[in-house]
Order: sequence, then structure tokens, then C-alpha cells
Amino acid sequence: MKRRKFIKNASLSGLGITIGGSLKGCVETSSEEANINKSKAQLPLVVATWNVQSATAKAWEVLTKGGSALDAVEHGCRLEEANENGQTVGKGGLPDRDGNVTLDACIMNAEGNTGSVVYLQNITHAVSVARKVMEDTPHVMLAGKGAEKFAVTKGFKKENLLTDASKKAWKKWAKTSQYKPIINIENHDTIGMLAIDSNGDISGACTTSGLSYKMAGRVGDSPIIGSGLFIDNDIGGATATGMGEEVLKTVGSFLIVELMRQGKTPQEACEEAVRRVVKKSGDRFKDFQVGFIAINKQAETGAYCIHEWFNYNVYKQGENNNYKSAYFNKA
Ligand code: SD4
Repeated sequence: MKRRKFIKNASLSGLGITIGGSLKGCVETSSEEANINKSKAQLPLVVATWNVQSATAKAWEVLTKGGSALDAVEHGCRLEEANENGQTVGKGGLPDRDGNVTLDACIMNAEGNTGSVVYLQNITHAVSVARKVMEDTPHVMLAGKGAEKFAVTKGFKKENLLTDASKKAWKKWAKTSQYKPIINIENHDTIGMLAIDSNGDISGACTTSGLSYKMAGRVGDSPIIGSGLFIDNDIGGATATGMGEEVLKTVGSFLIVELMRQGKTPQEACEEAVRRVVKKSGDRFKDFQVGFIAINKQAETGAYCIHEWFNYNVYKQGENNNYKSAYFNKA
């Protein structure tokens, strides 16, 4: 793959713009370069939204020990859920406008089975609860109190997810209570992870505390199969980050998998999905970010977003790299 080292660090900090972790040393790919990245199914591989190097390292460890793609994505995501410094996933997530931390997550395996939790409170590892829903219930999705009750019966520990840092941030926000998500400044660390294991089987997971300061009761795209995540083991998988409402309207991850089924590369499919989101939004796309990542059966990856500075992590052939995604809005 032709690639250039992306050395310019996220110097947007002067503008008060923070993104999903440091971009130092990440690799920049253009759409064209990504399209010619035709690896010969070098397995295993894991790809995740944003700069979640520890999470992809954990998933890689599972995969290289012979673990399944399903175990890999669960354990990779758990790492971010437990990381209190990440304020968009799991413990320490920023709350809704009433001060409640509510988690959304889903998981999908190579057999096409899936589990999901929405509006889960007081339990850190939403992704593992989603897996239990998939494996131990006749259902696909559990919400709110029912999900929490189910988690407790499965041995998950109840804890306060609102850390001092998140509480402080919420109190500060409450002084003005202005709800205007700003591109790449808030909320954009939802972890969506896709893995293909040594058997060539694909699984994925997606977990988030959702948009910070959302209305109480709001659920985003992340736990909704087809929107925040979709896997078809014959074809590939995709997952989303960013403004969930816009991903929901286009069923983005399912769309990407179907486009790959029609012969598009993961990169081409991600680009088409972003264009679909943009087109449906009229002019509104200028005010929100959406990013997709995808993987196919040949272990080729793709990523695309609306606005610059979405990045993603790929662990393959023993190397854990962060890449700056190609993007739509060059204006
Ligand atoms: C949501 N898509 O709840 C999530 C938010 C997100 O990075 O991706 N944040 O809409």
C-alpha cells in the first residue's frame, strides 16, 4: 500500500477541537490509496473507530491466541468501557442533560446472531451485557431497567458510572444548557470494532454512552443492528460513529454491507454510505460528523467520513496503526 506518514499532529487544539485521541504518527490514506489496498486476506485483522490502540491491541491478543472474532471485539471494547478517561464510552461517559449516564451497545457474530442493550444504566460493560442478551435470551434487544435487571442476574456489578470529571463537565454544560453538537469536539469516541479471525470469520461490536447532554431517553444508532453495526459473514461488516440520528436515517452499516455484496470494496462502500447521509441531509451535513469503517472477507478495510479528522485503528500483520480517514467535505 502506498502511504505517507501523517506527521502533522492534531494541531486543531488551538481551535479548541479535540478528537478521538492524539493523531501523532498516524498514517494518512486518500480514498484512492485505500481502494488499492488489496491485501490477500492476511488474517487475523481488527479495525476500530478512533484512536483506540489499547483496545485493538487487546483484540489482537485474543485473535493471535486463537480466539474468535467475537471474543476479540468484546474484549477490545471492554477495555474502552472500563477506561474512565474516555468520556464517550462506558464508565465516565458524559451524561444526558439530566445527569444520567446511559449506555447503548450491540454485538453481532459470524452466524448472524446479535444482542443489544439500549439505555442501560449503572453497568460498565454494556457490550458484554449485549453478548449475554444474544447468547442467553430468546431476544435481541433489552432496554433500560429490564436490561439492568438482566445484567445483575448475570453477575454484572452495579456501579455509579458518573465520575467526578464527567459530573464536573455536565455541571459546567448545565450553566448554558446549549445543545449543539460540534463536529469532532464532543461525543466522538464511540468504539465500533470489526474483526476477522484466523478462520476468516467476522464479528463486530459497538458501544457508547451516546451523545453527551442528549435528551433523557434518547437512543442513538450504536445499539441498532443495521445502523451502528452490521455483519454478514459471507460478505463483511461495517460500523459507524458520529451523529447517530443521521446514521439511523440511512441504516448506514447495513447499506455498506449490501454495497460490498454488490461488488464494492469496503472503501467504495463507506464512501457511498457517507454520500447517502450527506445527500439526505440537505445542507445540514456541514454541522455534523458521521464516519464509517468496514471490512470484507478478504480482510480489506475501508473508512470514510464527512469532515476531516475522523481516524481509525487497524491491527494487522503484527502492526497496530492509526489512520486518518479520507473525508467528503473539502470545503
Ligand atoms: C450516537 N453514534 O449515540 C453515537 C455517538 C458517537 O462517537 O458515535 N460518538 O449517536
